[in-house]
Amino acid sequence: MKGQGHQDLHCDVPKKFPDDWWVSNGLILFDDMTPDNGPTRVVPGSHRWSPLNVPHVNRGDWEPAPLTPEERARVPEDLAAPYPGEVRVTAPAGSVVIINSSLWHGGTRNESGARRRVLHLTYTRRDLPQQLYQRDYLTRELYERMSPAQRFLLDIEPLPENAAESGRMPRRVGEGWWN
Ligand SMILES: O=C(O)CCC(=O)C(=O)O
Repeated sequence: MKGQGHQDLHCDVPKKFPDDWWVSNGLILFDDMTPDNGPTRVVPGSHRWSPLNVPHVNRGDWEPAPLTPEERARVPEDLAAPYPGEVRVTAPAGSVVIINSSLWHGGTRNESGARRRVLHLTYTRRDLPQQLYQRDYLTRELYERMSPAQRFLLDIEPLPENAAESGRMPRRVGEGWWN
């Protein structure tokens, strides 16, 4: 919406050691992403820095290691402010933008009010729980239409014996994205 959409700079996932990559984000653009309709901003190279723990995104879910003075110096006072070297991603409708979720990034304010529809997907490392638990949204009919490769990709194999003909499948209990 016009005037909306600005986010604090953040990353989406913790990191427990250097090169501990959890998630890739895929942004599928349904509209052109332009300089004035709230493009996503990214800080190139920041995926190699300490994770930027922002309260509403990931602080509280995970206790980060204390920052070194060098790491602390990188964290801005004002997470909403432009960050030195940040890039606003622009691309035509139909593009897919793929980022490492450890990259410092955020939405920006839509100045023009032009539509900027984005499907924002997470692709999670296979040993980690899914953010959107696919079995909660899968029907037997959909499962049967999918190829073995698609079932593997979405981690919905095997079909539980008590899966409904339609509607939701049973959920694995007690799994959060972070633990
Ligand atoms: O939509 C965007 O530009 C970024 C969204 C985002 O980073 C988020 O919701 O965590």
